Amino acid sequence: MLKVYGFARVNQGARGKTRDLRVLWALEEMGLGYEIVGMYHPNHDLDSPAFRALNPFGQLPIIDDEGVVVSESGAILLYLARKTGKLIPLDLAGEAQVLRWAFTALTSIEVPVLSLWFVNLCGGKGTKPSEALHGWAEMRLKQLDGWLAGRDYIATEDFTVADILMTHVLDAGTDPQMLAAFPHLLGYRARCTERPAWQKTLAEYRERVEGV
Ligand SMILES: N[C@@H](CCC(=O)N[C@@H](CS)C(=O)NCC(=O)O)C(=O)O
Repeated sequence: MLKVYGFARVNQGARGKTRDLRVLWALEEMGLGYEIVGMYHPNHDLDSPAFRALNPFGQLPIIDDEGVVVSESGAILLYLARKTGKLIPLDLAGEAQVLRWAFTALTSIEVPVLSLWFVNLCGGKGTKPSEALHGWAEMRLKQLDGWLAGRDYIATEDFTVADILMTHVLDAGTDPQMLAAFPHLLGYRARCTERPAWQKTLAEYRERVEGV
């Protein structure tokens, strides 16, 4: 059976933000069975030689699908979409739109918002680098807001794995105060997070990881 390596416990501040949720959400949408291999970060489970042999970066999520080991949340979602034929169009042109917007979520959007979060976390708030990152992130969010005007989903007319990646980047990785200025982003995020598969995934995750 497909194994998903995910967090066994997550501290309060990070709950809902960990990237294993992207994989669990996709699996729920696809109706694919799996088992969770729970990893406990404080126990250094991610540092063990056995885990590092699967992912040299010692990070989650990864999957092991009967010996096919895939790390990187974006790569995992695209693999699962190709495997099931779900949450991705089957034609080349449609697939290209999903690839395009999956990469956009993980590069053009996640890089500036995550860098801003990290610099501020490290005490950089109010500094020039922080202000520059804020401007970069805000510019990308504004451009994305424009793209989403009149669209339900990011890549195609239907919900795809690119929406899971983009929604999680916006929902978990982006300063809520920055999002408040962008009505199309807020509507899009609400449309995606209201999906029953996400609600179920989040509820089950919370029940599992709230042990700290
Ligand atoms: N680019 C990777 C990032 C993975 C990542 O940052 N994972 C975090 C949890 S969300 C992690 O495992 N952190 C533990 C660590 O780095 O020690 C992906 O999208 O899968």
